[in-house]
Amino acid sequence: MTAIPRDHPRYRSLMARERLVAAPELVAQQGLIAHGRGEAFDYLLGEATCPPARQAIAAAAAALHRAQRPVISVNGNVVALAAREVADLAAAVPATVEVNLFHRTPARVAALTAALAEIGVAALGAEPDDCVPGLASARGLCCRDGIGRADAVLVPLEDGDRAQALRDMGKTVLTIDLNPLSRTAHITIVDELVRALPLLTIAVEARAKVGTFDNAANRRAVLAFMAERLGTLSFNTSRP
Ligand code: PTJ
Repeated sequence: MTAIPRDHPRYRSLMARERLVAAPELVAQQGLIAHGRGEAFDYLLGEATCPPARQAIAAAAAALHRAQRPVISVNGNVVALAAREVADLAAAVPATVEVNLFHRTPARVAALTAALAEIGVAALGAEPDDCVPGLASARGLCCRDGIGRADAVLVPLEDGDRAQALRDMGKTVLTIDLNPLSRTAHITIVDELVRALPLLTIAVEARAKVGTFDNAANRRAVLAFMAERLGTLSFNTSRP
């Protein structure tokens, strides 16, 4: 890993890149591209959790709390960046963790379940015995005791097809995705994964009651937040 000086203004961002690049056994090469897309959106958000994301986090916590069989679905990026945060959330809910990959290989599934086992999480996913109807990709492979029977599934880094297929199965779908244009989930937390997961764990532990939540309105509020921020920046940027 490249040594990143702690006082570098972009230390956290650069360290996230280093963690992904340093774990090719966990992270698909395509995951690096997906991360770059996330970084671009995060830049527009000011790399901070915006107020609408906090509302979505509260609603997601309530949904996880209400669920009878909640599952956290993880992929390569999620484990490489936030295995510990996933473990904390899974313990707080409590929820089952399942490895579910788009670029699925037995070696990656084994490496991801081993990485989670090292921090005490017995993740499902290595021996799929069920499928998500209508999903042709490898993400359709799942475990009956995990995603198969789940009533609520948290899918960080949303894949629209999968979110829709899970909805079609009658499950409540929650996502954490920096792309505010993703719109398939019931609750979309538009925030960076490593920032959002601890806030979600705190909200789950607080067991706060939440009123009705309108996901479309929330995403509009995120877009308005970004637009206002860009407007302010364009006004403040000195012109030559
Ligand atoms: O590990 P695999 O094989 O399951 O593959 C994982 C990837 C990420 C390659 C796969 O799921 C994929 O192609 O994802 P997409 O469709 O590119 O979507 C990734 C989304 O996650 C994009 O909308 C990004 O903006 C968003 N994103 C990337 N990094 C983060 C993020 N959202 C929150 N936190 C991040 N750190």
